[in-house]
Amino acid sequence: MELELYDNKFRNNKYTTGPQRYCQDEGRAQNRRSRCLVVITVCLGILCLLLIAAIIYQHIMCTSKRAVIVLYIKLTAEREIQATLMLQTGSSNQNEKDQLQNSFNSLSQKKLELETRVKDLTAEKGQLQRNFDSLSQKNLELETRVSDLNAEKGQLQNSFNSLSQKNLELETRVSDLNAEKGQLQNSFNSLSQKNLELEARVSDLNAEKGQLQNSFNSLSQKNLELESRVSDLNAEKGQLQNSFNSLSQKNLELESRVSDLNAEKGQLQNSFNSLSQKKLELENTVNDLTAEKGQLQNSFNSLSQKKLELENTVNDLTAEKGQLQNSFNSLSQKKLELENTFLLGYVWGPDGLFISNELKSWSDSRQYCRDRGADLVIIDTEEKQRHISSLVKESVWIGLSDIENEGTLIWVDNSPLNKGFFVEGQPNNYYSDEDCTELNPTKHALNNWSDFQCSYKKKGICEK
Ligand SMILES: [Ca+2]
Ligand SMILES: [Ca+2]
Repeated sequence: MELELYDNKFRNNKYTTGPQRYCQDEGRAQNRRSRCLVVITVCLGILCLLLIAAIIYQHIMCTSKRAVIVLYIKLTAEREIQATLMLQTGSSNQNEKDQLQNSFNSLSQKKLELETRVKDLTAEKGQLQRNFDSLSQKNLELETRVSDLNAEKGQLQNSFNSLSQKNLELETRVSDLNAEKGQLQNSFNSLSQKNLELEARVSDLNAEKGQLQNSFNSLSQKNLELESRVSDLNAEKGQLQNSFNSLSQKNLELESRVSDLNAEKGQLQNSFNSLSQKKLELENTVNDLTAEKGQLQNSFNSLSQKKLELENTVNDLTAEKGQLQNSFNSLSQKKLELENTFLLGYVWGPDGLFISNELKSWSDSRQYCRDRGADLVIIDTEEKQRHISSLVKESVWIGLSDIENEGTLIWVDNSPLNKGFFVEGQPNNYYSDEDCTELNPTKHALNNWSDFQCSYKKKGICEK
């Protein structure tokens, strides 16, 4: 609340009283803050003193309780000692008993007093405890108050900072306004000077106005003269307007003619452009065709050259073919002659083999060979077996038999058989009289021998 009053006062007086007033208010605010700090310090000191007093009183109470308890224990011990002494001596008299009874009574009285005192002290302790609790409560309240005061202090500090900032801004604003005031004063002075100059200028213009009025009068006279001249010119203008209308009509006709001619010109221009475009396309086509013609001419020349080369090659090949054909013909002739010679017998082949030209038994066939300085063939290699199998077209005798010793095949030179080319299951000496060997070319070239009856008539392969 005080802060708001202070703020309002500041706002009401800040533009009227100036920086001195503001400094006085700031001093008052600092005094208030100092007083708040003193109050807080005093409260904290009182709180500390109360706490110390409570602690000291608590200590005194505890000490008193302990003293009472110790005294009670001592009295009880003395009473027990006295009772014990009485029991031990056994010779005490009635007086001593009475004295002891009195002492016991007085001690009991003291005990009751002490108990009463303990109760009173306990009550006082409760009262002190309640006082301590209330002081603790007040302490908490004071702490809360201190916290609130600290919060208010922070708010006051923030307000002070913002007011300081505003003060600086206002000072800057005052400086700016003073500068503007100086500029306005200068402007006012210069405007006053200009006002004087303008008044002198107005006087000059009034003089000029008189001169211009005279000139206006003379010009009005001239205007009347010019108006009569304008009337004359209007008459001439009417004549000229008629001429202009007729010329305009002709002009329109000419313009329509020009438009027609322009349209024709545009069409012709378009035709010319399309024709030019077609001409360019045709020129490009001609150039392309010329280039293709050159390429085709080159291809034609190279093909002609190749044709000549091929014709020469064909001629050479034809000549070679003729030579080869002649060679083939002569070789075919020789082959026929050799085949005929081989088939007919009598004439030795290049490999020393020939076939008999008559069907005879194995023995007669062998004799046929011997009559010609040869004998039936001995086949002792696979190559010779393949060669003979390819030459013959029918079953023939070869020079292998077991005529002399059944089961032991020997060649016509009496050499034993090392490797034969029999059909599977042969020789089997079928009917127990198969002793001579045939070669059947219709079977596999390496498995076409069989033992056969020697009386069968076959051609034989002779070898010299
Ligand atoms: Ca046999
Ligand atoms: Ca057989």
